[in-house]
Amino acid sequence: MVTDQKACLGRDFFWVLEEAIKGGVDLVQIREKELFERDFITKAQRAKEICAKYNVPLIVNDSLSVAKAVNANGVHIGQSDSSMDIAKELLGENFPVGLSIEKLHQLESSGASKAWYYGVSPVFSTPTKTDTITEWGLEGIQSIKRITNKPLVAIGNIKIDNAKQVIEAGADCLAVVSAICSAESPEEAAASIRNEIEKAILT
Ligand code: TZP
Ligand code: MG
Repeated sequence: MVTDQKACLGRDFFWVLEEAIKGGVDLVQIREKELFERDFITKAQRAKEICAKYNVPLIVNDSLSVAKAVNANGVHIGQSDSSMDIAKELLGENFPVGLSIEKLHQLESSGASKAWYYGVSPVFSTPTKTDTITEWGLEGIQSIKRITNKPLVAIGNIKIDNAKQVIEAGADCLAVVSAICSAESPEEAAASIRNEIEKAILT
């Protein structure tokens, strides 16, 4: 899952996070757009403690300094964030860095080959993030899959109804925001999505 404070609909952020993990979320990216660095670090530290309790890795979105401060398990960068080279310089050559791919040619950029995984962004357009370019669709996942062997993390309007199709199209991981964070029961929502993933893998 990818966190979003607003998508938690006024409920306690850490409650939503822990419920989601109890439901089966096995990788968390903390994404904060409105916090000062110091507050982001404090929040990420607590999120990391909750994740660690369940052996779930925590990836920090965008901020190399926050990723470093909390000794995160990875950092995720978008096309308009820091470059791969700066990330590697600050965090070390072996630090896991994920990269969002919004257009096919970005797979050929100098930093792309150093990414641990690619974020296919967005698979479907979404009200959660409106400044996006391509809507990859299921065909987009298939075309990226043909070009690279790196793990593909699909993001953008992924929910119970389409989770199975997205995995069948070639995604290795689903990054879900509102379908979990805004669900009445984040635990049940995560469990249902996980169930769809398992169905896709088994059939
Ligand atoms: N990057 C591409 S789409 C997106 C991000 C952060 C938001 C996805 O949110 P949701 O609610 O799962 O559609
Ligand atoms: Mg970004």
